[in-house]
Amino acid sequence: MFQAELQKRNLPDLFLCPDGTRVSDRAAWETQRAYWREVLLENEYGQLPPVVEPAVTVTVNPVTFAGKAVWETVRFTFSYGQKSHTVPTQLIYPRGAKGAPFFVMLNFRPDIPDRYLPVEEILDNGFGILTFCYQDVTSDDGDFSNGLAGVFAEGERRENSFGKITLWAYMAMRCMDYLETREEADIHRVAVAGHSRLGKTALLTAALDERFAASFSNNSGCSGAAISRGTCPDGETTKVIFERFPYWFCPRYERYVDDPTTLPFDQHALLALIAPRVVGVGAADEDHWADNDAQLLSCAAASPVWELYGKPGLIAPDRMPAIGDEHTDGALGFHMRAGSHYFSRTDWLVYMRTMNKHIVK
Ligand code: GTR
Repeated sequence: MFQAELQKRNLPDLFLCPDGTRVSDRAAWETQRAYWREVLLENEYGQLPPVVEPAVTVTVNPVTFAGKAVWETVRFTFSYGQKSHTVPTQLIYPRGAKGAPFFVMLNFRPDIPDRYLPVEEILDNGFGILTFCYQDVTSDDGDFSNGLAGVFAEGERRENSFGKITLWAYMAMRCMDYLETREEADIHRVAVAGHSRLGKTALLTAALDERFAASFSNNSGCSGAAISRGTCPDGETTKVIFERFPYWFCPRYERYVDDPTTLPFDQHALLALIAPRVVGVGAADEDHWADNDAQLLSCAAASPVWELYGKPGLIAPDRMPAIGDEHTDGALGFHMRAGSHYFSRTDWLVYMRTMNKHIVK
């Protein structure tokens, strides 16, 4: 079924090189990988700002989580040219942790805990967390003068200038830089996670930064995990997402959005950039807007890249998703729970099980 559905959608061939040859081994894929990275940055998300080392201040918060954990507020101040901006983050880890696996979690709110972030349960499973509120990086609107958008503003936006998703991903990468300085974290076992627009961001983060061992993309849908060709009737299309949220993307995306068959990529390329590392694509049964079939098909289409590395990618029955699916035996995982569009505790449990199966062991 996957192959028949994918054939109808006629996605760009991940292995077809610009010079007409085909990728047949890992070395050739590394070159092709760099090609897809540029294609996505130039045409969809926009290029990253330069890496700036922020000044960091740390405040330890009062004892929380029944004394089981340490919670620090870590502020990153980015200075570039005449401008600077401070982003607060929250670092929480099991007391006494050394070399613990970690989640970098992009969230909608700064709250600890938060309805999308069951902090105590994550800690009890042995993970640390570094999280920030995305709007503390830059606002979720078309204003490119505030936060890191303002710090890195280049005057008039160009065709390939960063959209907001790229800036949120940039901050997640700086979180990884910081974790490299902390003995509480094992930098080889860090995952990035987010929901919806921040699930799109979690995929882009790991696609661009190979230090992340895993990416968990919850209900990310259009311009995230879901392929854009052949969106289901009640699913979000590239046209609609660009009409509502043009600032999430680079201006050049507009050229293609009315007709996704003109896109020089599809979203399976975003997943493929993360291979052979671990990916978890989370779907929710009632979340038709995120197009669950298109998210699973995207996994099926990207899976051969994992196989090139001699690792199983997607291991799933050859049918469309059903409630209760949890296909995490391969490194490219997919699950679908009951209910609507949100980051549930059930999703977290799947992602932690996936980490334990493939990374923590
Ligand atoms: C919706 C948008 C989706 C998704 C969602 C969210 O309005 O259409 O692509 O990103 O927002 O972030 O909650």
